[in-house]
Amino acid sequence: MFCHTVKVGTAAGMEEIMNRKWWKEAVIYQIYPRSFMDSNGDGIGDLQGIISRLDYLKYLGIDVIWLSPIYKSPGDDNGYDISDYQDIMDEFGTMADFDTLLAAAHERGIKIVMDLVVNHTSDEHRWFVESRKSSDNEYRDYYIWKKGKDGGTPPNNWGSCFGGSAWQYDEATDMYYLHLFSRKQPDLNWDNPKVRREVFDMMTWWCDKGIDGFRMDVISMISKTKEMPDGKVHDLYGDYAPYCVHGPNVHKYLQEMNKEVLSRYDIMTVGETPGVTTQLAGQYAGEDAGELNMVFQFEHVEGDGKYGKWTDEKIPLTTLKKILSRWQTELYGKAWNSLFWDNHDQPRAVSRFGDDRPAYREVSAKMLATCLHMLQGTPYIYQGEELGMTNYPFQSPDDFRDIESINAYREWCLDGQLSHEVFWPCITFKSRDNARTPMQWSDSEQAGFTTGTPWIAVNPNYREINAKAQAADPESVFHYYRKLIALRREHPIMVYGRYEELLADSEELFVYTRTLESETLLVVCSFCDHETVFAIPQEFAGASCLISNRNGDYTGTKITLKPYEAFVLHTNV
Ligand code: TEU
Ligand code: CA
Repeated sequence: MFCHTVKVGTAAGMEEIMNRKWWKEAVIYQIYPRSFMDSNGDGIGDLQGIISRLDYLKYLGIDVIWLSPIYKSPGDDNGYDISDYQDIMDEFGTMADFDTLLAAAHERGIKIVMDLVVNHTSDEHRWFVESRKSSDNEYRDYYIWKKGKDGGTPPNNWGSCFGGSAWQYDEATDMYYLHLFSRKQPDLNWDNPKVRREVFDMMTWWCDKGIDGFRMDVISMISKTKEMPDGKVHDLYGDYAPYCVHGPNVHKYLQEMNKEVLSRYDIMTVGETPGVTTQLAGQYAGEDAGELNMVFQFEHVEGDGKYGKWTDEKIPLTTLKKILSRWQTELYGKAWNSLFWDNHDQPRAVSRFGDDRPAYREVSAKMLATCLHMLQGTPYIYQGEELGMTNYPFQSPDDFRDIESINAYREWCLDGQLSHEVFWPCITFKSRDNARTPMQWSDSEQAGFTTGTPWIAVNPNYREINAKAQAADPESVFHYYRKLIALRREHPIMVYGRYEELLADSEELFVYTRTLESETLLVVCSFCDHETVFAIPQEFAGASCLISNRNGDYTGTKITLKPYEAFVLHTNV
C-alpha cells in the first residue's frame, strides 16, 4: 500500500504520476475520550472504555484513530491544556492502559494518531510553574512575556480565542504572558531553541512507543512576530492573524520538526491549520514540502457566522460548494487535504449541513457521508457521526460545559450586546458541546455510556439513535458508513481521481465527477427537502450504481430525486 504510484488522467488527457500513500487511502475516526466510553462508572470516558469498543471500530472498518488529548491535564479546555506530555490524565487511566490500547488497536490493524498540543501548555505544566517565578528563571523564555503599556494595560490589544484579552497579568514579575486561548493555556515561545528541542524529544519518545502519527493542534499559530503590533480584538484569523497565524518562522520550525522527528518514522501527520489558504496548503502539506502530510482546514465550516462564529443559519449550498470545489481543484496533485463535516469543535454534521428532523435525519446523514467520502482527501469520521447523532436540545446556559460556550454567552449576552432571544438560537446551533455529549451505544440508561452520572448530559434521543440498534439494522446510517469505507478500499478512484464540479449554480444539488484513467464516478447529492429533477449525463447512461441512500433506479436519462437522495455511478470504458 505504501509508496506505489498510480497513473492519473488529467483534463488534457495526459498522464501524471501521483504518490500513493497509506494515509491518503485511510479513513480516520476521531475519538473524544471524555465522551466515548466510561469503563468505571465515574461518568467520564476513559482508555479502558476505548479498549472495550475497539471491536466496534474494527467492524466499522476504519484504519486510524485520532485520539483527542489524553495527557495529564487540569481540564480547563478538556485536555487541550496539558500539564505533562508524558503522562496520562488521571480520569482516563494510566500509561499501562495506554500501552494496552496501542497494542490492542495494532492487533486489529488499527493505527493510533495522537493529538499534539504544542502551541501552548497548561499553566500547571512545570515549565510554566518555573517560568512565572522570576524573570531570570531558566524556563522564563519558554513562554512569551512582555511588559504592559504605560498605565497598566496589556502589551497589545490581541483578543483570546475564548474571549477577553490574550494577555494575562502576572504579579510576581509585573509582566504579562500571552495566551491565544484560555489564560490557563500560556503560549510556548517557539523562537527558543530549547522549547523546540523539548517538543521534538517528547515527540520522539511517543514515536518510539510505536504510535502512528500526530494531529497537530493550531500548528499554524506557533510562530509570532517579534514586534507584536495591535490588531483587531477578537478577530483571531483576521486583522492580527498575520502576527500569529502563519507567523514568520512557522515553516522553518515545521521543516526542522520534520527533519528531527517526522522523517524518521512511517507516521502520518495532519496539521490543524486555522486560516490556511489553498496556496499556503502547498507549503504546509505539499507533496515535497518536507513539512506535514495534510492540512485540516476550516473554510467550509467558518464564514457562516452572524456574531463572530455564532449563527443560527445554514450556509447556502452554492457557497459551500464553491469553497469545497476550490480546495478540490487547487490542491490537486500539489497538496493533501482532510475531509470532515464535524469534529469536537463543531456542531453535529446532520444538524448543520443535513436535516435532523425525524423524516430526514437518516437519509440526509447518508447523503452527507456520500458527498464527503467521494471527494479527494482523507476522510475523518467524528464519533457518533456514523450513527447520524444530532445537536443537543440545550435548555439553558447551565447545560454548557465548554469554556468557549460559557465565555461567549457571558460576553455576548450577559454583558449586554445581544438579547438572550437573539443569541440563544445561535449559540445552541454552533456550540462545541453539541459534539461532546456522550456516544450513544444503546437504548439502556445513559445510552450505555456510563453506569454513573455522565459529566455532560446524554442527548435524550439515544433511545432512537444508538449503535446497538444500528448495528442490527442493515439499512442504518452505521451500515452505510461501513459500505462507504469498504468501497474506498476497492476503488482507488475515490482517493486519486481528479475532481470536476457540475451544476455549480444549483442551490439544491451537489454534483461532481471523479476521473482516473478510463474510470469515472458521477456523484449526485440532493441537499434539499423536496423533489428535484436531474438529467443523467449521457456518458453515464446504463452505468453501474456504487452506492445510493434511496436505492433508486438510475438507469434512465431524467430522474426525479427524492429529498436528500444521493447516488454514485461508476463507468469504466
Ligand atoms: O482548536 C483550534 C481552533 O482553531 C479553534 O479555535 C476552533 O476554531 C474553535 O474551537 C471553534 O470554535 C483547537 C482544538 O481543536 C480545540 O478543541 C482547542 O480548544 C483549541 O485548539 C486550543 O487548544
Ligand atoms: Ca471513567
